[in-house]
Amino acid sequence: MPDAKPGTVYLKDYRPPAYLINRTELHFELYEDCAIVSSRLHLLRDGSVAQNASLQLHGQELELLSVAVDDCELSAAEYAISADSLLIYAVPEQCVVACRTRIRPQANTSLSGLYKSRSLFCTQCEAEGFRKITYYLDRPDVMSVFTVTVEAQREHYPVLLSNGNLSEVRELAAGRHRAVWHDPFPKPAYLFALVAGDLSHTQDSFTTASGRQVTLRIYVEERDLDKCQHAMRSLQQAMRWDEQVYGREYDLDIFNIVAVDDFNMGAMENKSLNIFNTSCVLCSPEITTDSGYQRVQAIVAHEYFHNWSGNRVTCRDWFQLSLKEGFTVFRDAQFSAAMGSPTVKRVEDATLLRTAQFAEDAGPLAHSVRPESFMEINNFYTLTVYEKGAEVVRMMHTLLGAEQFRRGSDLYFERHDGQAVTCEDFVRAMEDASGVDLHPFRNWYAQAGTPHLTVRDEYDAVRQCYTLHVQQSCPATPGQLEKLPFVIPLAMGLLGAAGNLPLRQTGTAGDVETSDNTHTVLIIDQPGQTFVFEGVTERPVPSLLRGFSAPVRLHYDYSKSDLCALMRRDADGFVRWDSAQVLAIRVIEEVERQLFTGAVPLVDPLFIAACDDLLRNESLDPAMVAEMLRLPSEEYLAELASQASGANVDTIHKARNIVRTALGSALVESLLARYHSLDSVLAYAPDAEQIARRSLRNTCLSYLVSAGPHNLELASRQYELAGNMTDRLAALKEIAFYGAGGLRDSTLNSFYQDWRHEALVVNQWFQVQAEIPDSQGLSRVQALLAHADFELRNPNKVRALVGGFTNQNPVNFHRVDGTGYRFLGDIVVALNGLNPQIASRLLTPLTKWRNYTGRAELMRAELERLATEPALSPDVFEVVTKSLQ
Ligand code: 0A1
Ligand code: ZN
Repeated sequence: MPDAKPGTVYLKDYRPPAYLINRTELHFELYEDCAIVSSRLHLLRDGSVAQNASLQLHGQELELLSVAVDDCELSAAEYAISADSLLIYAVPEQCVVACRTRIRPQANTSLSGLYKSRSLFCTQCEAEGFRKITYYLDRPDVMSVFTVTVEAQREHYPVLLSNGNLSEVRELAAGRHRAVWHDPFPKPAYLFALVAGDLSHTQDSFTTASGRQVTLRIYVEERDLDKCQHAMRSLQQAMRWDEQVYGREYDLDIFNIVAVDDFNMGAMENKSLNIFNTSCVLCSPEITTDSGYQRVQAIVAHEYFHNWSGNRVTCRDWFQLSLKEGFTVFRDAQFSAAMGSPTVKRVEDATLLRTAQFAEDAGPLAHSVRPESFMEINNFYTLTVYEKGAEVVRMMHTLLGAEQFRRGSDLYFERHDGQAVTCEDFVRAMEDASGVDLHPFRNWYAQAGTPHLTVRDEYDAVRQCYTLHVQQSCPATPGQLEKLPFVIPLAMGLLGAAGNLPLRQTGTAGDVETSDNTHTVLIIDQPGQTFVFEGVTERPVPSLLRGFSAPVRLHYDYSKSDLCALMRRDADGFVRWDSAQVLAIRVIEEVERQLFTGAVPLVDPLFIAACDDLLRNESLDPAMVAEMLRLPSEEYLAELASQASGANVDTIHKARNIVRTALGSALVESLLARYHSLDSVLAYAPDAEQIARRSLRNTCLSYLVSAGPHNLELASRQYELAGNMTDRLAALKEIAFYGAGGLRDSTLNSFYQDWRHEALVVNQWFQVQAEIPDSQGLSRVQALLAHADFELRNPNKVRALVGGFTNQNPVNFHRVDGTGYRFLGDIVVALNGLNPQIASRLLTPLTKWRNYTGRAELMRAELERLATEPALSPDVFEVVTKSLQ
């Protein structure tokens, strides 16, 4: 453990709340300069917990106007206020505490609590934003039934929303009006929501399996009404899917989604009033790419699924965040797989995990899926908690099988409905329902770091016997030097000359049953294990970690021809893709070495031939071909290099480009043929088949452009003729990256002129420019900071321009003069006061300073400069200080 710092919260210190709040009545008066919040909290002391009669409520940035207990106003001597609490010295066992506070939503730039997004009042309370609205027990294990009254000027705020059902509307004097909402389901304060503004809505309905008629509404600005269809359809699909796959029905008569421009994350699952970042709800073919459509579908589903995994059953404390997030990400991944191509979805998830989560797990901020401590909980909405957490749930699904897993989830929901529980409760429900002992499996929740699986094999031709030796280990992480073994499901098969071989394993007890005899799941739960297969008539190539069955780093010494064999013929789509990746990585690393020694770079013709085969094979899913042809990102290559001798961004960039160009030049014919054959005259639809075709076609375009500037002509034509944003943006990107100055500027300009009225498109325009890897990269981004459409207060714009630059433009971010780091540092300083959550998230690339050969000192120096900044927010302070440790 690092030294205890003031402000560090520990899981081991968890105590149940001394008071419950059975009912919460809130009254909001919204004005142009402030809001007045009146609360009535119906409290009950828990005698088994409470030590004394004092009551401490959370509260931040509140102006207390009055406080009363059982309608008797307290004198100043009866309570004390600090920067983050209100302490009432004595309250009866059962009482009503009433507070009146004044808050300033208009000045709230942190986008946490009640704030204004343009003309709209809206809230974001997870994790601890409710305490910026009124004094409260702002912790997830205090669940209360809320009744909320909202009052505002009718003219500017005709729509007044909160959680649950609308129980009263009334006109008031002076052009004001009021709405009263009542949510019958007890909930923690982090699920509270309020919206007031001039919004339009689209409406549809859903009939649940048991016949309940649910009204579905999506509230947006009037100009965006035509962009809600896809989100509405996604919501209906998600509702049906959750009934069919998890037996979960919706439980109220209304479900609202509201889109807001200024939002720190993607969306929020407030009970029956989901609030969404506009970027995660609005879609139209003209402004949204295919991946944008898929993102909207996934996030709408994710927030909806939280109604059970998060709201009906919630977290006891924030250390248990993965209880709701890991499970819900797993559920939304299952849903997306069912709605589109399961293998492509798996490839995307594994790529994210291996590129970014593995890096998090190997860096100074590594933490377990259920962390032990934090300074600022907002820093723990991480890839580890979300994505690795989902992998942990997926592994349980693999170990138990779909049927037992469903029994486990049924038991979990039934046993804990209306409760605030822990990850342990989830695992126990799975165990109790299935009878499978998951005891050692629990290490996945407690131990940080990515396990390594090292596999060796032997083949005995005489005895027809094939042996796999598997070893696991896990590197030390901050505060955890020694690790216990993990339980790792290793899905595998064996590939022979004519296809996958039947598996006959010696002593198979304990393994997971699999449906066919060429596929099995080995359980790795010891530091070293040996598995023997009999009746193996030829030396096989092992097909390992099928479907990415565990979040581990796999090491097996494949030859290039092994990889080609797996790529072409293995039964598992994920392994086919992964083999192509490993082969591409090998080839790029060879070129890196050649660059280093001054040799003439040579791209292995074997690799080029394998790619040509892929391109020419029309029987394969074009989406998978596109994935298999996509070279590993520079970020992933850097992550891999950091595991060995350190990453040299410039060499990685050069080597990857050499391989890209070599592929493009060698395969011009196949690429052109495929590019043209994938052209389509169909009206745009975001369905799997069309998405697959566009994906491969745009991959072909990109390789063609890399083969020679003359092919930019193709990109220009595609740009002009594109009938949808996917094709237009793909072409724009090629022109922006590789076009000569004149063409680039004129195309970027005309794109801006065409789309300047659509904020979400302007963000894409910012992002494309942020990623241009030429020598002007940094100055271009600096100039764009001054663009009339850029706003530091809008997280989407910051993510597009600043995040696009620091995450997707490594050669410029890692400029050898350190100006890329200084640029980020300056933005973080500016945002630290405005929006600490965004400031702290932007810092992530700097936290990886140890990985970069020749840059580490410069990166560290920038972090050290930040450490000396006055008035650092807890968010930034935690990331900076932990990164430097
Ligand atoms: N629970 C939401 C994500 C979310 C988390 C934190 C927020 O503010 C700090 C906002 C949203 C989800 O998983 O979708
Ligand atoms: Zn979530």
